[in-house]
Amino acid sequence: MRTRTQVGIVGAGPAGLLLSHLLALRGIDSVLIEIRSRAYCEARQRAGVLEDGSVALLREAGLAARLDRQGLEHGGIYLQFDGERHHIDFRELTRGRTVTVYAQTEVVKDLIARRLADGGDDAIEFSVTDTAVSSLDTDRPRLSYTDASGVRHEIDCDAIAGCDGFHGICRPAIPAGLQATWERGYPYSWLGILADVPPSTDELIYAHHPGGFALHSLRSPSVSRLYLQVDPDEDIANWPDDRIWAELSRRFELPGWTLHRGPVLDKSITPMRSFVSAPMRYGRLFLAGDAAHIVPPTGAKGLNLAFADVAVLAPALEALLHGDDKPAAAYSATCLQRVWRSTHFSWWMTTMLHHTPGADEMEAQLQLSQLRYVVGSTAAATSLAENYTGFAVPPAAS
Ligand code: RFL
Ligand code: PHB
Repeated sequence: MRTRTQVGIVGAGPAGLLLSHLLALRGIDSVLIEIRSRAYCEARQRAGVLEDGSVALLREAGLAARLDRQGLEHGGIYLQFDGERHHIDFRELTRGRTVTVYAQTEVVKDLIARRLADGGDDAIEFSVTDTAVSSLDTDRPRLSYTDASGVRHEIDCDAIAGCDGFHGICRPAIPAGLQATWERGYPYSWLGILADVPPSTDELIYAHHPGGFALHSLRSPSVSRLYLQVDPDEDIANWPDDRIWAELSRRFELPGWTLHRGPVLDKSITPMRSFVSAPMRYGRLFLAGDAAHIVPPTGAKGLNLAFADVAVLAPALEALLHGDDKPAAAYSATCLQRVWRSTHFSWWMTTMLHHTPGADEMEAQLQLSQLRYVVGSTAAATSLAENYTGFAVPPAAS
C-alpha cells in the first residue's frame, strides 16, 4: 500500500510520541509506527524524574492534566556517603527550580491517549515489523513497514524522524563514514525494583557506599523504586527479594532510619552506557532521543534529553516544510550542546557515586573528597543543582 504523509516517525517512545503531538499542534501530519504493542510501551519501567523545563513543555503542549494532579514536585535530593545523609536544596540554590517525580510509564500513557484522541486510531500503528527507511538524501524519503495484519506499507514523506531508541534502525541507516560516535561503557549495572511500599524518604537518596551505589526513588506515595549497583554480567536469578532488601538496607543504613520493605512488583538489570552520535541529521532523516545519544541513568537525564530534542525538532521541521532549511540545518548543533552537557553531568554523577570493581582505595578517597566538596560548598552544590534541574527548553509553541 503506497501512501503519503508529511513526517514519518519511527518509534512510539517519549520522543516520537511528543514529536507527533507537537507537529499536530502546528497542523503537520505524521505517521507514527512502533514495533511493540501499546500495552508493552505503557508498561516499560524506566525513568521517573522530569526537569522543570520538561514539565513546562508538557504543560504548554496541553499534556499535563494528570501530571499536575499526580506528579510529585521535589525541591532537592539527598547525597549519602561516609555514614551521613546531606540534603541538596535545589529551590534555595537555583532560585526556586525543582524536578517532578512522574513515571515515564505515565508520561507514555498520557501521550498515547492524547494522540489517539486527536488523530484517531490510525495516528499510531503498533506492533509493526520490518521497518525500513530509504531515499534519505532526497526530498522524498520513504518509510516502509508491515502492519500487524501483514500488509506492507510504503509511505512517501517530506522528512523522517528516527525516534526508535538505541537499538533502532534509523541511526544505522546513516552512511558510516558520515557519522562520528563516542562511547563509554561502565563496569557495573543497575538492578532496579518497583516495590508496593510507601517510600521511606521524602526526596531521592543517592548513596555512595563501599559495597556499591544505591538509589532510593519513588513512583507515588505508595510505590517505591529502588536501584542497586551490581556487576555488569550479574544474573537476576542470584538476587531473590530478601537479598535485594538486605543489600539496600546495608547501603542506605543510617542510625534512626528504616528502609520499609514490601512486595516486589518488577525486577530488572540495566547496563550503563554513555553514547553520542553526530550529526543528528542526515539529509531528510533527523534522529532524536536515545536513537542519537544514551546517558547512564544516574543524572536522570535520558527522558529529558529526548523531550528537549523534539522541542527543537518540531519548529525546525515546520520551517523545512515551508522551504526554510535554516533551523533544520542548525538542529544537530543546537541539540548537541545540551546533549554533551548532560553527558558530562551523567558521567560525573556516575563516576562520583559508583564503586569501580578492582579500583584501589584512592578512587574512594577522591570520590569522598568530591562529595564533601559538593555538600560543603555553595558553588559546587549549585553546579549539581542547576545541572540536575536542567536548562531552559524551547517552548512548545516557538
Ligand atoms: P525509547 O523510549 O527507547 O523509545 C524508542 C521506541 O522505538 C521503538 N522501536 C521501533 N519502532 C519501530 N520500528 C523499529 N525498527 C523500532 N525500533 C525500536 C521501541 O520499541 C520504543 O518504543 O526512546 P526515546 O523515545 O528516545 O526515550 C528515551 C527514554 O526512554 C530514556 O532516555 C529514559 O528512559 C532514560 N532513563 C531516565 N531518563 C530520565 O530523564 N530520568 C530518569 O530518571 C531516567 N531513569 C532511564 C532511567 C532509563 C533506564 N533504563 C531502563 C535504560 C532509569 C532506567 C533504569
Ligand atoms: C527513577 O525514579 O527511576 C530514577 C530516578 C533518578 C535517577 C534514575 C532513575 O537518577
